[in-house]
Amino acid sequence: MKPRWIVPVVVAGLVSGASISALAASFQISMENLEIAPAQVNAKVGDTITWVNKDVFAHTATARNGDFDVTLPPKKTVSFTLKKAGTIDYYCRFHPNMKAVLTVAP
Ligand SMILES: [Cu+2]
Repeated sequence: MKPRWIVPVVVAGLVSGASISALAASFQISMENLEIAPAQVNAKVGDTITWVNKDVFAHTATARNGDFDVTLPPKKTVSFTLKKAGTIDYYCRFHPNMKAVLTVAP
């Protein structure tokens, strides 16, 4: 690849990377041995939640208020960007004892 192609890509990457890290955070939440950890996360609108399913069976992250319903196949990772503020109780539809809370500030 010639340098004149590389330069614009690097500049664009730096600009978008800087704006994302300044405004939004990301949180990793694991699902392992039928437990969601951490079970309580304080985030804000625009932040990204990444659920990591470490189990050998599927889980879901299902909001009781309907804000999201994310399916996590075994050993998979799924990210979700928070769009609404609120305190959201969520659980796994397959294992209703798996429960957690996301507090999303505006
Ligand atoms: Cu589950």
